[in-house]
Amino acid sequence: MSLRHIITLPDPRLRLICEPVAKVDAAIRDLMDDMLETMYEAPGIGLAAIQIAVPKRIIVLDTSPKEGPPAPMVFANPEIVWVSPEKRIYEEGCLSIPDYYEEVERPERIRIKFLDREGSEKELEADGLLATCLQHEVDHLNGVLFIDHLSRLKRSRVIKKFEKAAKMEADGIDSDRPFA
Ligand code: GNR
Ligand code: NI
Repeated sequence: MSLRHIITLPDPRLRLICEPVAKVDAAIRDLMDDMLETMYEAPGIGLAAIQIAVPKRIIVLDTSPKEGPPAPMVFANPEIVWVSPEKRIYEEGCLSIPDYYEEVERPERIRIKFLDREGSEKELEADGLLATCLQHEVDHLNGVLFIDHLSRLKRSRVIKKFEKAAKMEADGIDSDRPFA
């Protein structure tokens, strides 16, 4: 197992359409383990492979309460096959858009089809936080970020902020010490 680097906005790889997994083999299971380790360390409640710069359709998550035992979940080639007409609003964040949080409206319940850690085809109905997080992660596989669900004004503000920070970094300016 190893910790991987999480890429952030404005990295263009976050906009890639990720490739399906042909077979859940030992290498894919190793990748899933690295993703879980990286997610727990961050810490986050979900992670898509593209966030560690691997453009494959793999996601991991753990939406269990912090007090209880961990409940890691892994999904290869997840496909949303049904969404409820009822919606829910939840304040989302993203490890690839650090320190930015905004409310997003999404379907309250979903059904997804996926391959599990053994490569068996499974279906799962999810609601609440799990449904929200699954939709956030499946979006990543299609190059979609939670800010794409916000108004153009909010989205362009966030993107500009991260573009500016990346440029300052490239120019060797430390934004934590603006007058140094
Ligand atoms: O850690 C995360 N928290 C979170 C909160 C609300 C909705 C979605 C998420 S997922 C996020 C981790 C992440 O960026 N996954 O892609
Ligand atoms: Ni995210």
